Amino acid sequence: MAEGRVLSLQSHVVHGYVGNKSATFPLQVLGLEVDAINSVQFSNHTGYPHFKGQVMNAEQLEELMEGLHLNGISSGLYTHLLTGYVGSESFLRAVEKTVHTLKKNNPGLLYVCDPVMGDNGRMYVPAELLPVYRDNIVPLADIITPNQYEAELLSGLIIKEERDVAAVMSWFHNKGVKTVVLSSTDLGSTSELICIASTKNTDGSLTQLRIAIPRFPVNFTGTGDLFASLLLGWLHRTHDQLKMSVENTVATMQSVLSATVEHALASTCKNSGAVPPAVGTAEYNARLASLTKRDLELRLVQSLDQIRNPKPSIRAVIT
Ligand code: PLP
Ligand code: PXL
Repeated sequence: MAEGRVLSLQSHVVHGYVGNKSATFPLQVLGLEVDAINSVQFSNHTGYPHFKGQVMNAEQLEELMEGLHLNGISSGLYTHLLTGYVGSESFLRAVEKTVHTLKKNNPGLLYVCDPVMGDNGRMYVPAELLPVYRDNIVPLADIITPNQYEAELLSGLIIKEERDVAAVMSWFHNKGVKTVVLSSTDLGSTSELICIASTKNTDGSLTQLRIAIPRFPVNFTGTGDLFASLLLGWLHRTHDQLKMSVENTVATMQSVLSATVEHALASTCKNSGAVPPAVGTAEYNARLASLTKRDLELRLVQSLDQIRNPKPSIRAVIT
């Protein structure tokens, strides 16, 4: 396998796991080199009651890219560009320039775009980013990993039922995107999320697959960032085998999220001297409901074995 080297352009947080903090470790464990540029440097993710820090501007990104260029580092070295959370329109326009430069230097470079804009009907980046993603960034992406809300914002189409997905996939493919993975949709029962992927084959036909993922009764942050990095890592390692890559990605995600909930419950019980309650009891549900964003930081480092050797028990179905 040719060595993969990813330029990963995402957030840095001092404490916790979103953005580059969520993506770098899994990519490295899967054997890829990672060069990270931080789009912001915050104390913690923005879901906490407080956050402090700096937002990088377009000139600062261009300066870093120039430094790489002067040393010949951006010419053909990168096999992948991965982008995630971007906090300003000017920065996103500089990202667009970066994609053009990297693709010019290496026409084979794969651009994996996670168009991070929001979730559950709420945008958490400025609204001006949407038209830039839609009109300038999406057409440059080889692989895109929006959640349902982001796919709806970009395509202007609503996904109410599974048969609505084909039109959304076509919207992305018609913009030139080869592989579209809706990392999570609400199309399943209340206890599951449905991930749907579509890829354009060399003969122009489409392969679509679907995987039902057990939902956790809490909201995590950084899951989308982890998903995109694992998917990139596995697509590289399996030479683009989408089904196996999605299954391995979901298997690792389930392990990380289970470990996160287990650890959060165990530590709150330990702190209050309580015995951990049995799953499904009223006390268990009350404890879950009281967990904070801080309690729910991903147990990433502790999941090394499950990143390296996922054991998929849930299979994707070709539809
Ligand atoms: N939550 C769970 C349990 C998942 O398995 C996934 C993706 O597989 C996600 C969240 C990612 O969703 P989003 O992109 O909305 O963060
Ligand atoms: O996971 C998305 C994300 C990335 N970066 C920062 C965030 C969030 C979500 O809240 O706050 C800084």
